[in-house]
Amino acid sequence: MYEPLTEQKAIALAVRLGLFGKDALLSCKEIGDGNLNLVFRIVNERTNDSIIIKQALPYAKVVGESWPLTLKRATIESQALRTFASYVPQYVPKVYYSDESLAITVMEDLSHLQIARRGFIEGKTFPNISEHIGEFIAKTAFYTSDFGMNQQQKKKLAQQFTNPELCKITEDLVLTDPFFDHDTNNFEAELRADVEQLWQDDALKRETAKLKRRFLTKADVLLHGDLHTGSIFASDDETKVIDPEFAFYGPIGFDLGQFFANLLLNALARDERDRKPLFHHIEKTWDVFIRTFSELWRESNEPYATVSGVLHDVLRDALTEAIGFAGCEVIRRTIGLAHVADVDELPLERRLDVKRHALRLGRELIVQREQLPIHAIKQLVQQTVHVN
Ligand code: SR1
Ligand code: MG
Repeated sequence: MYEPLTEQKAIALAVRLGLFGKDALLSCKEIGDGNLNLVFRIVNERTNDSIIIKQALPYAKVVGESWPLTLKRATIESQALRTFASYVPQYVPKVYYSDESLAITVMEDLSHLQIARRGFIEGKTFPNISEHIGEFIAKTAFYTSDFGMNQQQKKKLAQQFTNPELCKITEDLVLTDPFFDHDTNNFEAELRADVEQLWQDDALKRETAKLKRRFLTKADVLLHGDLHTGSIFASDDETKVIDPEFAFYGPIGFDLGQFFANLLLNALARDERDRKPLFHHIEKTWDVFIRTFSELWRESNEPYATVSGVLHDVLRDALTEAIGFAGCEVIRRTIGLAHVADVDELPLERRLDVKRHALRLGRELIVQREQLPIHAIKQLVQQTVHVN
C-alpha cells in the first residue's frame, strides 16, 4: 500500500529490504530539492555506505496537493534507468530495487558528484560533461530507434514508455502556456510589456505549434524527457544522468534541446567574458552526438540506412528540433512555471536584463531553427544580448 515515507520509515524500509548489513547504524535525511519527489539519503554511519530512496508523491510538490500526478512515473523512471543502463551504464546511477506500489526507486548514492546546474552557477566548467552527454544521447537515441533496434520490439518499448501525464506537463508548461496568457505563467511585473509582445507574436506561435506537433506525434527514440542541468550529476571526470520520470518515445532532438537551453540560460546569467565554456559544451555535445550516432549508423539493419543522404536528413532533423525545443525551454524557464536558479538568483535589475535577453534568444532559436548551424548559436546570443 502506498504511503509517503518519512525519514524513519525510509530507514525501516531499508532494513526490511536488507539493503545494509545486520549491525548497520543507519541515519537518513530527506534531501529532495526538485519539483516533484521525495529523496531520502540513508547512510550506514559505521561504514559510510549509502543509498538513495526516491519516492514519487501523488501530486506535484512544486505546486501542492491541488495538482495530482500519477505515481506510475516512479516505474517509468526505474525502467528508463535500467534501459539506459543497458546501453550506457557509465552514465546512469545503478538501480538496486524498485517497487511500483510504493512508487520508490532505490539507487546508487551519487553524493560525491554535484548537480551540474549548481556547479555551473558557481562557475565550474565540468570539462567532460559535453563528451559524456553527447555520447549518452547518441547511444540511447540510436539503440532505441528504428535504425538501431528491431522495429517490432521498438513498438513494444514505446508502449511500455507511454507516459501521457508527464508528457502533458511538457506539452502545457514548455510548449503552450508561456505563449499564451495562462495562469501557470510566472514573471516579474516589469516584464509584462515584453511578455505581451511575445503573446501577440503569431509568427513565433505558428513555429511553436509545429514543434508542439512534433512532440505530440513523432515517436523516434526513447527520450529522457527532462534533460536539464538539474537532471545531471557531474564532476570534472564523471557524469550521471538522473530523474528520467518524463521518459517517453519522442522527437530525436528533444533531449539535446533541453540540455542546450539550460546551458544557454546559465551562459546568459554570466558575464559575457565567462560564457565560452557553455558555448563550447553546446558545440561539443553536438559534435560527439553526430560522431557517435554516425558510427552506430553503420550497424543499422534498416535498408534505407545505406541510402546516401538518409543519415544526413536524420541529423538535420535532430539539429532543427534541438534548436527549436531549446528556444521553447529558454522561454518557459523565463516566464513560465518552474524557473531556473541560474537566472532567478540574480539581483532584480540584472535578472530583468537577462530575462529580456532570454526571451529574445528563445524567439530567434524557434523561428530561425531551420537555418542555424550549431556554431551560429553563440553569435545569436551575442546579437540578442546587444539589441538596442
Ligand atoms: C510541475 S513539474 C515542473 C517541471 O519540473 C520538472 O523538472 C519538469 O521540467 C517540469 O516541467
Ligand atoms: Mg526532475
